[in-house]
Amino acid sequence: MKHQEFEQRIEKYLKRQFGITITLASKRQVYEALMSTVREKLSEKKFAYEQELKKTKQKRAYYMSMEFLVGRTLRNNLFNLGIEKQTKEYLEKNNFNLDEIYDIEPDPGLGNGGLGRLASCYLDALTSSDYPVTGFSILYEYGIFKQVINNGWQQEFPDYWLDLGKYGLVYRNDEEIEVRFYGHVEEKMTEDGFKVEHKDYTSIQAEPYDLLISGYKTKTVNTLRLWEAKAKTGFNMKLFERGEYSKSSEAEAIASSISKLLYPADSTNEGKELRIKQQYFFISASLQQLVKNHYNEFGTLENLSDHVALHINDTHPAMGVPELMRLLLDEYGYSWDKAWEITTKIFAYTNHTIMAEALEKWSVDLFKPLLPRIYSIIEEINKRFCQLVIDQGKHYTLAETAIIYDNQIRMANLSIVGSHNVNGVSKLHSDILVESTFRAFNELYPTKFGNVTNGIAHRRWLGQANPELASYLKDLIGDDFVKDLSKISKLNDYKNDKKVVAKLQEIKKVKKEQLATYIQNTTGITVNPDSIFDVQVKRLHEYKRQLLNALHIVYLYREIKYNGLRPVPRTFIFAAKASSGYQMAKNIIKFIHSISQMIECDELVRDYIKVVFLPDYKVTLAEKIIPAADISEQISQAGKEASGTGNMKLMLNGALTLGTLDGANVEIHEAVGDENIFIFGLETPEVDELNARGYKPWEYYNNSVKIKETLDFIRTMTVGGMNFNFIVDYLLTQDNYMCLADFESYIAAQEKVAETYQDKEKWGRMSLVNTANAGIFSADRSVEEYAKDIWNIKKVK
Ligand code: 26Q
Repeated sequence: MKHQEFEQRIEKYLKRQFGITITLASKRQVYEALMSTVREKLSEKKFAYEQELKKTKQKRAYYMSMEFLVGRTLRNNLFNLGIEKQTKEYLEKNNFNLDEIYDIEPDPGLGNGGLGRLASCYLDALTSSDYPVTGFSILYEYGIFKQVINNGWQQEFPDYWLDLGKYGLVYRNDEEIEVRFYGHVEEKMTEDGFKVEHKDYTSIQAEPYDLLISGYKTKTVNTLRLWEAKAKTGFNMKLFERGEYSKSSEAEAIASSISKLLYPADSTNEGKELRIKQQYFFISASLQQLVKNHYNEFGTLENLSDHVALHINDTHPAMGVPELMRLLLDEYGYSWDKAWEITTKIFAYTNHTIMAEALEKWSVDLFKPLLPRIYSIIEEINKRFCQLVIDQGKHYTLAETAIIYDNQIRMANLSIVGSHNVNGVSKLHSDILVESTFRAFNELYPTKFGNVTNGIAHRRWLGQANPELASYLKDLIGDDFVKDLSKISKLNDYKNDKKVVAKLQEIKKVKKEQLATYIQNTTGITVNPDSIFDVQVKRLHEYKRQLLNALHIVYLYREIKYNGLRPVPRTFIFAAKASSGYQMAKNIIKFIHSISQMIECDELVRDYIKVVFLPDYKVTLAEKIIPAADISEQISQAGKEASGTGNMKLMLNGALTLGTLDGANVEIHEAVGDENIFIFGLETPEVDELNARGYKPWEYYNNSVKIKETLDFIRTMTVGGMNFNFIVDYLLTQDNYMCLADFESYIAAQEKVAETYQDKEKWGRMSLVNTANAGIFSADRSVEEYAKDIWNIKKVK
């Protein structure tokens, strides 16, 4: 589309919708016109792409995920359509600032953290690489809560995003679907054989809203389909007349709750009934629609696996396995064996967590009444699977591998049995899966397990979040890294070029100044852009060890105040949401704020260190913080962080990793070499050994002066009338992630960071090497592996 035509469409929209010209329009009206015009443009492109797909009849992948953290869409779409620059100029001519228009768009919080953002990075990358893929999820009315900090404590507020967010969505009322809950199952022999009937069920209507996903400079447009739950028949008049008042509005009550909100937890197996409903709701709607479309096109489901690959993003969509079985068995009359063959060829499963306590389990008592037919299918899958284990002479593995055990349904086991491929998200994580978490399954199915190391949408995380750096790199090494990030390695040729290193540092400074302004405006804290920006941004979790970071800050405070230390100035930047019911996580947020306050009150210390906690971490905030970081804190206990993806975004933007050998840090270490990263702490086997021996935090306390002095000092702290004995008690009695075991080694690594920073040129070179070697962490590389090795899909241009 010529840009002139785009401008005409915007003006036409303003005229039609508001009877106004662009010179008189408000920012809000211009926002709506831009969003709607882009959506219209993408719809047209999608139509053309669909035509092409119909012709070629090629296999497509469907990415099922309870979460997609899409981030703002407008800038992404203008960037991908290649019209950002012209749009900016056009708006400027009319006295609008495009950045201010971008700021109107809500950042849809349809996810918790890494897993949700990964899903969106993959949709973006797949689309830019011309793979035909659809995402399926839920249209949560309220995304993850808005975090407000009040006196250091986290408070949660509802995040209603649709008001301004709806302009990006296309409502497809032609593709509504019914989903059934409760009731009972009747089995009978008929002339046509064995039949199963689901009776007295409650119907919920699934209404589809599509978010169109643009690719970078390509004709491909894919879809993220978000289902909204509505009562099918509304109020049931018959039941009402019979006096069954509460039952009469049951469907309405269920429906309105299902797509109401995202569970604000990022690792829990708490078996809440509403969550099962959400899972089944979106899975059933998605699969019914997909199977129906396939049948309409081909008149059979025999060849379903030649045309469809279904991906389950963690176990949350695992009910897809029994649901597809149900459709094949009950609705289309396939035999069990045939249906099972089709199903297991279609599904693949990615695991995102190693911690046993985080694996999803559902109580049979909760599950069975809600989804009676799905339950009976899971029972049959389990029966046949257990038989297979016994036939292989491996009775001993049953307790580990059975799908139903101890009156619980184990969704990871169901996912593994029902999929032809299972993968972890980094080399280390995938190794741990086959060596420990799923060891027994790996013995049963040695060819099922693999690895795909995570990746990030570099066009968003470099191209859009850091246009200053992207534009300089284009001038220096050419622009082919935008399409193919491996080309960024050309930057390595300049690592000894002082001018280039200095220029990169200038850009870093610009990003730090921008962030400093934001920090000033949101927290009132003045920070020094020449200080080290030391960043830890991610969900708040004990295993991620924000507390270890905080301990180091307290250690520095003491050293400055009482031991004459005059360190290189540092700004410690945190951002993190805690799950609403996770008290320890909330306590850590309070502790960080209290340290910040204590420092701000100290005339001496505050000249050297500052602590900033930026509230309401989300994609949009990440885009501001990450380009400004000098240090990327990736300090989880080894063996606990499946991969991490923030680590990749920070590396790409030239931050140096300070981390344990955990998740993808291991691969970052490989990529940059020992001399361009700060590694510390126990490694996974050492953590395992220590656990086996028994971790005794008191021993660390008694044997280390630094630990002792730091913890004793925390006992003396009072900030705003509060004391922090509970932090010390926690570290000495409850800390499963062994902060004290890594404390000394962390402090030493931090000292090395400070020392290195003083050699500006060396630091600059290290930073350059990090950016230059981030190519393998592009999501383009990851999705290529999924497409080729797991889904077997081809590009359609
Ligand atoms: C489960 C049951 C009930 C309620 C919530 C949940 C739930 C929700 C979200 C459990 C887990 C999650 C999210 C997990 C997650 O984000 N994992 C991260 O995935 C990233 C992408 O692979 C990795 O990089 C991170 O290491 C991993 O922690």
